[in-house]
Amino acid sequence: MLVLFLNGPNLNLLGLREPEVYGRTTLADIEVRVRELAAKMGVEVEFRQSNWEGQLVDWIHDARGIFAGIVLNAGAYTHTSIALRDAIVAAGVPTVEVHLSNVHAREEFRHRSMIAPVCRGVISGFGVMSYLLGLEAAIVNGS
Ligand code: CA2
Repeated sequence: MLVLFLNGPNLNLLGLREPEVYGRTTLADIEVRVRELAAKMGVEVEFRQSNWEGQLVDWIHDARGIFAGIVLNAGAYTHTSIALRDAIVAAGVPTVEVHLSNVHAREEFRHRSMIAPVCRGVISGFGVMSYLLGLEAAIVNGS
């Protein structure tokens, strides 16, 4: 089983800028943790990041028929992107929305997600653990 992890804008700067807000863990550190868990679970993962909305849309489209699930941290596009929402619906690949921070404990504009209604579920606020829980959630069958 293959699970695709997609990371959106600015997440390439994790651990490198504003550590007081986002901590010192880098996206590469998160990938290591995800791969460790995936190996234990016997799941294969692909881990990608882009600052470009259209690139994320393309990757979601291309996941159809290849990946069993997507774990998506769309970053700020979460709150703005109808394109990502439409791509998730069009691809039909079960998608789990994840966030490092608890978006509901932050600014009002982060409380709304354009993609949550078309995702299987949302995991927010657990740091690296959000990604690990996301992996578990992505391979759960049924509703
Ligand atoms: O909590 C999350 O995972 C977010 O998706 C992170 C996004 C934010 O826009 C979402 O509302 C919640 C921001 C990622 C930005 O990461 C940075 C890392 C270092 C320095 C600046 C930004």
